[in-house]
Amino acid sequence: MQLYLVTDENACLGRDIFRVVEEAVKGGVTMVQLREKSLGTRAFIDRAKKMKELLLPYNVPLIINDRVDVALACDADGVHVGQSDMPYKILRDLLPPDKIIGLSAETKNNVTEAENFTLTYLAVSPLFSTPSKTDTLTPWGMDGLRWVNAHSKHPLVVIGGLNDTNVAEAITNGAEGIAVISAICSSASPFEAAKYLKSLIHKTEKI
Ligand code: TZP
Ligand code: MG
Repeated sequence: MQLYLVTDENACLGRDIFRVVEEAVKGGVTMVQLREKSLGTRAFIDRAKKMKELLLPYNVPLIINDRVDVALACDADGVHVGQSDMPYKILRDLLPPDKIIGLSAETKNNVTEAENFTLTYLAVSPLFSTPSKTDTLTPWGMDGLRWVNAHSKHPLVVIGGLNDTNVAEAITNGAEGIAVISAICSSASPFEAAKYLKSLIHKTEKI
C-alpha cells in the first residue's frame, strides 16, 4: 500500500482507465483501488474482473471501493469502506479472513472506534482538502495525522491532496501509504508521475 492508486475515470483526461492504471503500475504503484461511483453493478463487476486480470501479472492487489458484493464476485484482494458504507463487523463476516479491509477515518471518534477492528490499513481522510472529493469533513492536516499516528494501532494511509510536494512530510509524520487520484490519473504521464512519487517515498523512508 506504499503507493496506492485510487481510480477515477473522470480524472483520466479522457484516456482509457486501464491504460492509465497499467502505466501507473509500471511506474511503481503498489496497490489499486477501483472506485466507481456511477457504474451499474454488472458494469462494475466487468470492469473489476478486467482490472484484476490486468494487475495479476504485476502482483498488485486490487481493492474494491464500497462494494463487498463486487469484491466477492471478482475475487478481489479486498474492500475499502468509508464511514457511511457497510459497517466493519458485517463486512468482516462477509469477507474471507485473508482479504484486505481498509477503512477511512474522518474524525477522532472514527479512529478510536477503529481500535476495536482488525484492519489492513486505516485511511486518514482527507489529509488535505481536494477537488477530487468534496463531501468530506475537516481535513486532518499534518497535525491531525500526527494525532492519528499516536492514537491508532493500524498502518496508516493518507488520502486527499497528496502530491510530490507533500508525500515526504506525510511519511515523516506517520503515513505508511500514500493514496492518490489526480497526482497520477491526471498527470501527463501516469508512468512518470508514479515513478517520481515512488522515488520520493523510497528516499524519505531511508532518512
Ligand atoms: N477520499 C478522501 S480524499 C479522496 C478520496 C477518494 C480523493 C483523493 O483524490 P486526490 O486527487 O488524490 O486529492
Ligand atoms: Mg465509500
